[in-house]
Amino acid sequence: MDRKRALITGITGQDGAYLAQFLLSKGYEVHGLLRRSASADVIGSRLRWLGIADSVVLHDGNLTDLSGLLRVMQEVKPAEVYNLAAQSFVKSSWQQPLLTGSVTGLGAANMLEAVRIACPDARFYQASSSEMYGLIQEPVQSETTPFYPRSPYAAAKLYAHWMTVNYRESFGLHASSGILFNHESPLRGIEFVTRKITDGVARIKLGMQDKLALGNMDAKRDWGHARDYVQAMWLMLQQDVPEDYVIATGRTVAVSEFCRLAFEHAGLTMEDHVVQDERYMRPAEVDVLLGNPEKARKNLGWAPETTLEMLVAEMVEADLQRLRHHEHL
Ligand code: NAP
Ligand code: G4F
Repeated sequence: MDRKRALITGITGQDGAYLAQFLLSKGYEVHGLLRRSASADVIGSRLRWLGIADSVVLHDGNLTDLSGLLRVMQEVKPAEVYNLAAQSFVKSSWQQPLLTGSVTGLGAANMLEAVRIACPDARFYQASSSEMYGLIQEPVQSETTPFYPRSPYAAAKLYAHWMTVNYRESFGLHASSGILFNHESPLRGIEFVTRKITDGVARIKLGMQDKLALGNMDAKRDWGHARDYVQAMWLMLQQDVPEDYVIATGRTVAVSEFCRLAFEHAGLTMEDHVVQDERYMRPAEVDVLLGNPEKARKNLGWAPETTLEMLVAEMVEADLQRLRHHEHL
């Protein structure tokens, strides 16, 4: 029997790599979109870290190029499409607002068009974000909470989110959005605060640096593990009826608390090493995010398996190991 085929955009990112690993374990033939880079050594480093680089099929393409997306869609003919590609770093979105709009916003519309034209029976997942809640309108955010985006990134994601709803309602696509709250892992990009902290802690522990400079330590996030969250993406596409789901842990902590846990895991004291640096502050902040994953629990049978303490420990240990072995990610 033919293996079920999935196409993942953003396969070289954190979630794409974990999702590819998960789908391979389910017996899927996994295809991914790869944007051309002159730095060949960084391409696929996460897929290599998970040991699956040779198990996936990569296709040259870019979210901003609809003609290329149509070609890939026609070649692969996927049963499931996961649109994870984006300019995903919120802070950069103020420096590159139009690029962020093109990739994170219009890029999703390009994907929806490619599916509608070339593969209308494929099931489609859009990577929506809790960042869309921004200046929160309810203390705990669910699928019915109004959005209030606070960054060019969030505004672009909101456009992509509503386009997904629109294509579902207008063209009958099996299109679902996962409104995912922050999720981290050893594969998290080094510029995001959790990985910056665990990498910093590991460097301090190994005597490679002494200080860690951070921005707003009072911001609170609902942090989960990417490995748990990609399973929710898949579950959404297994439902008869496409819908939107909040994926979160239901617990929120401040950046300072994440930091304290990471330093403590390494036997260090945060106050001895952390300094505040204005350069890491944002023009507008999302002060607190806290999700209610009840709908996902009820309809998908999904619940997070990794606690914050387990996540912090795994990330610090991975960074210690990488630095000891002179590996980079
Ligand atoms: P990530 O690690 O930053 O990965 C982003 C991926 O998008 C990379 O594979 C990147 O390729 C690719 N990409 C960027 N621009 C592209 C373009 N123009 N054409 C094709 N590919 C492009 O992000 P992530 O943490 O895995 O997140 C996955 C998705 O979920 C993103 O859409 C993100 O916005 C969203 N999201 C993430 C979180 C979270 O907490 N992680 C929460 C909610 C939503 P390169 O490797 O070449 O850079
Ligand atoms: O780790 P962050 O950069 O993640 P942020 O902005 O919450 O966005 C992430 O989660 C979103 C889901 O809600 C995704 F959609 C998005 O793609 C991305 O994955 O920052 C978290 C918090 C912020 O409040 C920031 O101001 O940490 C604060 N922070 C404090 N010091 C810092 C730093 N953030 C970074 N990146 N670097 C710092 O030094």
